[in-house]
Amino acid sequence: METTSANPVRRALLACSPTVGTWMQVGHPAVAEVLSGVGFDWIAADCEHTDMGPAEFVAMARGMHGRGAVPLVRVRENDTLAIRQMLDMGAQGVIVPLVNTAEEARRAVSAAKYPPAGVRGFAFHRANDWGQRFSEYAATANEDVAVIVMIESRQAVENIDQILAVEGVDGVFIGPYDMSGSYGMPGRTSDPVVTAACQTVADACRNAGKAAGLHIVLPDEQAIARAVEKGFSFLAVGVDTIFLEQAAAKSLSCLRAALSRMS
Ligand code: 3PY
Ligand code: MG
Repeated sequence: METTSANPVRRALLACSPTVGTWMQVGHPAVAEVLSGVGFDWIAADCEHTDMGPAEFVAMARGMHGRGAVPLVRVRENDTLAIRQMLDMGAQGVIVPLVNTAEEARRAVSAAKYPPAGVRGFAFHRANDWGQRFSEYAATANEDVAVIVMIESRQAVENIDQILAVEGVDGVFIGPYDMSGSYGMPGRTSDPVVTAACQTVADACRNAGKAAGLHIVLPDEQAIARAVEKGFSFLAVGVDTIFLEQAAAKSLSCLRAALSRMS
């Protein structure tokens, strides 16, 4: 799809070309500084499963400033004000959890778009430099803001073609843990039932010409290779807390092993 979007993540979504992001659950700007320094294309603040809210997101976005990563938010829920507030605070895209039907997808898109395409309210806010760029932002926001809906239930998989057909859905993003829970096997994200559901979503995206996304929550080499082979292009690897835990556990076990060899 042709676009004049200034948002590189939205341009990549519309072209189904790969971007790699990560996930922040610790609402401290130092984490954003470190992760954006690593070179991710985008970083999403997780406001669904954490205590992160607008203030923590703004601190995070300021930490990322100038380092090239695009700030996204996984909003608390598919709610007009939750979406509006994060866009007003400067998110360049929203990832909307638990979207199960085309109607819910339309609601998410509508919340993210200014009239006449949607119901986003106009105001002075951080995203338009507190009104200093009001006209410019109002004219370009609908093209620049990315809307990604999360597919994380059996119902959403059953409705995937209708969800993908909703105008303004730039791509979908699978939450493997909710997906596994919805199939009655919470946490068993590699079970063939769950991976088949994920493949159904990836295939439907390919047919519809829309970007397929996946959160590789535990990013080992095999999981990363599998995601790329299956055709996912909007890829999140890890979570800040998991990076911390994995690196800490690895260093600790390495040091304990060295000490035990000395004794
Ligand atoms: C899930 O696995 O359900 C997620 O939402 C991951 O981001
Ligand atoms: Mg989820």
